[in-house]
Parts: sequence; structure tokens; C-alpha cells
Amino acid sequence: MRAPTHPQAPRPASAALLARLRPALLASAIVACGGSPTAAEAPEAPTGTSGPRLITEFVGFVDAARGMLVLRPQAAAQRSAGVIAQGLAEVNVVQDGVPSAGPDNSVELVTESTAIKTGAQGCGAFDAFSGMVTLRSFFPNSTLQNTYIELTRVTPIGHEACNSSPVPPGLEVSDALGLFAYGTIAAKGGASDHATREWKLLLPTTTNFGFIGRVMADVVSTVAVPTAFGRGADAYGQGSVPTTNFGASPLITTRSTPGNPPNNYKDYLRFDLSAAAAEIDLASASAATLSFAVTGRNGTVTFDFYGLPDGLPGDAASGWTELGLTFGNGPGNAGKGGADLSFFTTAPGDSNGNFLSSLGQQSVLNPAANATVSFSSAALLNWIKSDTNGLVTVALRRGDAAGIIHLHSKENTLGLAAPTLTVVGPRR
Ligand SMILES: [Ca+2]
Ligand SMILES: [Ca+2]
Repeated sequence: MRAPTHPQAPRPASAALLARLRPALLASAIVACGGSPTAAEAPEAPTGTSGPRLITEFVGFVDAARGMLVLRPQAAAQRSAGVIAQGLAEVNVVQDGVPSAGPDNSVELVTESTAIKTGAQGCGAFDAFSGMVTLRSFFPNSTLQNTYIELTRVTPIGHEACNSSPVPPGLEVSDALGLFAYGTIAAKGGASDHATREWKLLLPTTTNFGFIGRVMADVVSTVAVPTAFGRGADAYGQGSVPTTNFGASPLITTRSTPGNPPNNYKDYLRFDLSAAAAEIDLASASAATLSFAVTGRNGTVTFDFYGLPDGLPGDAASGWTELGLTFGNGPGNAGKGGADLSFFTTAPGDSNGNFLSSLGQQSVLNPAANATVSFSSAALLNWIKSDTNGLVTVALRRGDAAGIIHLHSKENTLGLAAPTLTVVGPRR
């Protein structure tokens, strides 16, 4: 059989159908449980490896004769066990002709069009009720990753999807009734903040039917923390004046001169991760990047990066101060501080019980004036993940002996970004 495509189901009729069908659907869904054990089990929170997931439930109704696919949020009192919004807003489902609007940190489902498909375009021996369904994100600062929509109950049975996506490894979902992969959906407002997939549901008869489904996604946020935020700080020390502080300087000098310690410089950047830790699960962070703007220089410039291990005295809020740090008292001195002009130590410890852990190095060729240098490493990421007090201190130095290059500090007056630590991780 063939039926015309319906670009948009009429809203009043949809609402009326919803009201009429919901009690019957819910009653019959319970009956259907016995014959469909896989689908009957209450969905449980998937145990993905990347932290909290958005899980939210919806109900759907199909009136094939009218070409209607109606999608609505599941009422809170009727959600399956384990289906929660993870502290996030409940799914906002619309089919009212006004897409692209919704509260922050929610998603919407929109039926773009429907059709009845037959033959090779259908479900093999049966016709298919086809719905083009858009999932749109209203998360302003987060990406939805590994996004799936799974049908968990279909009533009456016999209307399961015939074009399900494969079950991904490591995710507790089933393709028995319907599984649609929506991939990665960008943050709200961009061209990629939504995705559309076709749902092809078996249509052995044109009897009305309904289903329950859930939307699942890893909600991944990116948080950029400059040294200018909160208890952040940036400062450096100069070997020739080991008791002089340069915390207010708009430039942070780096230079290494083997054999001439007075010409060495030590640089310290502290980042206040308290807001980032509130936004994302730092322990499950997936990426960390340190970036800063530099003055220009010809040739290759190499920076050595170190992290002050969490919990050492220098890591405390009182560990070092922006206007008190000097070459001689910076945490992780190679010697015992004071007049010792050696560089950093990675073995315990200096006179204050501090030492540093190597995070790696980064080389850049011919950096232009005000260019941004970015550094990432597994050691940097693991060090961020180990933080427990919301404060991290990066120590750095120039790793080659080829003169001076500066970082632009948070006090720079050029309008350049302060040194920044950017962390990506699952949203709390
Ligand atoms: Ca500063
Ligand atoms: Ca710390």
C-alpha cells in the first residue's frame, strides 16, 4: 500500500490521539512484557566508561492511516526504573511546528515527515511506517557523544524497527525493537546541533501502535580555565635576582643557559579548577591542553613542562603566591631553595617538601609574535585527573639554550588570552 508523505502532523489531532492512546498503551505494555523479555526489562543506566550519561525516556504513537508519528516525554511518575535525567533537564519533545527552541541542557525529538514504504523500500515482506526523526541538542556548552535512541517497548508487538543500527560494544542497549545511532551532536546553536535518522517500523497492519524509547548520550563539556580565574596565578623567577618577584609582569620570561645559572628563568602557572570540577568529572577527563601566547622568535623553541603533584605543600592555596614567588623559593627547586640557582627537581624534595613531575615538552618552529603555543600529553591529562583540591601548578622552563622567549601573562595589556588550561570531560 502507499500513503502520502505527511510533512507535519496536525497538532490538535496529535494531542487528541495522544490523550486517547496513552492509557491503552501503558496497560498493554504491561501485558506485552511477558512475551518480550528483552524489551520488558526496565532499562538500566548504561555502564559506559566515560562517566555520566544523559538518559531520558519518551513515548511514541503511530497512526499510520493518518501518517502521524507523535513523540512525547515520558511522565516522571511513569519512567522505567533506572531511567533518570542524571540531574539534567528532562527531554523536551515537540511536534508542534516550532523546533529549534527549548530550555538549556535538554534535547528535543521532532518528527520531520512520515511515509508508508513498500517493497524494497519497506521492511522486506511487510510495509514500513517510516518516520524521519530529528534529535536536537539544547546543551549550550556540551557535545553529545555516542548518542543513541533505543525503543524499549513496542505495543502491540510486531511493529519493531527493521533498520536498527548495530549494537555498539560496551553499551548496554538492544537492537531487538529499534536502535538508532545519532552519533555526535554539537553544542546548541551550531549547524551540527541536530541529527536526523529514519525509523522504519514494521507495518503488518495499519492498526495504531505505540512504543516507549529512551535517548542516551555522553554529555561532554569543555572548560577553559585561565590563570586569571579565581585563585589562578602566573609568575616567574630570574636566577640573577633569586629573591625578586615578577608576578605582576605582563611578560613571563623563559630562558635556559647551561653553565650560567644566573641567566636561567623558572616560570609558574597556577590554575583554579574549582569551577571546572563543578562542571565536569575531572577524574574522568578525556583531554587536557595547556596554551599560552608567546612573543615571537626565529628558530625552534622548546618548552619543558612540569606538574606540582597534588597534595604537596606548594599545591595548597597558601603554597605560593603570585607576588611572593621568586627563583629561590618556587616549589620544586633542584637544590634547597634560597641562593641555589639550579633548576627544577623531580625527586623529593626541596626545603619545603616539594618536587615536580615531568609532563613532557613541546617544540614550536619560528613562533610568530603573539602566537599561541599548545601542549598536551598523557602525563598532563593524568596529572589533571589526579587533582583533589581544585588547584594545579604547572612549572615550565625553556628546554633549549637559544635565548629568551616570553609568555604573555594574565597581566598583559595586549588583549591576549591569559595562559589557559582547557579540560574536556563528562558533564556532572
Ligand atoms: Ca602574573
Ligand atoms: Ca592540586
